[in-house]
Amino acid sequence: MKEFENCLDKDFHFGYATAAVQIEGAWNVDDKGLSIWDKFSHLPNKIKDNTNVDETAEAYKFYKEDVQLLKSYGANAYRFSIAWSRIIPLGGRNDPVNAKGIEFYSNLIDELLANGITPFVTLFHWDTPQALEDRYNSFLNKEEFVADFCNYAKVCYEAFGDRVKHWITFNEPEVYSACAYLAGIFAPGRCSDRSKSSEGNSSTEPLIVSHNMLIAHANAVKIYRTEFQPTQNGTIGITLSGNWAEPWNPNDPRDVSAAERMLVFDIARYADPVFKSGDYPPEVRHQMGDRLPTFTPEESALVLGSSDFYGMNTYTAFYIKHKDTPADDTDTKGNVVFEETNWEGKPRGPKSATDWLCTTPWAFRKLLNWIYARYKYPIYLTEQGTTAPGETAPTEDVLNDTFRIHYYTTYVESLARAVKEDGVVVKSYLAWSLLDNWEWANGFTDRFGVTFVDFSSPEKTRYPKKSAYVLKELFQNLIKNE
Ligand code: PNW
Repeated sequence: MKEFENCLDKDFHFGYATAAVQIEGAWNVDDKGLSIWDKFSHLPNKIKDNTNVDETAEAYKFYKEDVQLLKSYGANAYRFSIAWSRIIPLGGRNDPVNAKGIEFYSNLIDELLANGITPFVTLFHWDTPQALEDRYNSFLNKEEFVADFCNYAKVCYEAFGDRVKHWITFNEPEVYSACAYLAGIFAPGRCSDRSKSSEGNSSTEPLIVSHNMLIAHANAVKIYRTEFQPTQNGTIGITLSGNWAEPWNPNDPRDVSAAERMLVFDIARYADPVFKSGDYPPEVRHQMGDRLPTFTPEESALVLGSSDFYGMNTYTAFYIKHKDTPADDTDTKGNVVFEETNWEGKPRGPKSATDWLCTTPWAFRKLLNWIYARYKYPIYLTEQGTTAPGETAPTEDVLNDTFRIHYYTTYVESLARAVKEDGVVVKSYLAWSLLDNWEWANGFTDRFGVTFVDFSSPEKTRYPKKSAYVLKELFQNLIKNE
């Protein structure tokens, strides 16, 4: 990638991302409270390989080893999430704060800083305290939830804000609300399908949850900006998911508008309120009608501009075809058909070990441009990565992960092109993930790490994969030295 040498500024952040539930283990250590995943992952038939989150990679125990891995991989940034139920075991604003939970993250932050690694901290990566689920259905109760989340956020700013300068409030409201409240496959597992859940409504709850999440986000940002930012000087924002939509047949205007509509439903439904208009896009309101909650004028003003940057997670792309039948009342993607191949039979890209994920570097550049053109905010890439077919044991072949190396090399080239040739402003590249981890409903079957983890060994032995060193070299060349 000679032609792109030094195309990224000296202050560019390169590193890795993780989430508490997926790597920490230690579910009941040091007075941690239960999260919804501690309960959900133990229910029958919810997790593909019948595993749970009791141990995972035990990063709670081995965090110092992980910081050394990060260092050896040339990372200058690390995004991790805080488990709310470690900080406030019962979650609520009148519940006690757990000093041992604070101590753990404080130690992790110090360890990172001592090794020259900048912490990026996510406050919520899908692990609501179970007590709040039991008390008032968490996200479904706006007043209670917003007040409790703000209290938790404030405790974190107070405890860590002297050292943490990059905050992310919520991770991927769309993936979370769709999986947890529409499909019912993530905790708390609510949906309309009574064979899966005795409670829930797939046509309304996902929209309410997303809405309340945006409002909780905006309130927590307001607290940071008024009470902490003036002295702590950090940045704060939200991370959104989004995959590219390519028209199934680019010569059919109906497919072209279907693809654009999918991006509006999947991305702009969250991003327009925050970065553009303070409200949902009109075409989303048109299709969803009264099922979609409304912002009061005060909420709208609070949400608009409530992120200092655009936090972007993206993995892949889909071919999108128009649909002739009316949208059903659980549709959140703009009433379109997702296709694996386009009209000429061309596949999306090489297939990973995860059904929705193919290698589509061509689409990454397009999506960066689409987002930057619409919002004009600096982009922090906070997740990107892949699984690879056949990764089951740390053999020489598996550790020489050519599939993942191809993914990262081609995506990073697309990033460099978007920055250098298209003028898109990107400030970080945080790959998903540092470690093989517990991939939610897929359990340990999907390995996203640049480090292989032997989950059967008591030490949860870590084996670096070659992609970690390839990424290190790529970014050494791309980031300016001075
Ligand atoms: C993200 N999709 O979830 C999450 O932030 C991570 O916790 C997770 O491990 C990672 O991506 C890999 O799945 C996503 O279907 C889940 O497009 C699904 C999709 C995207 C992101």
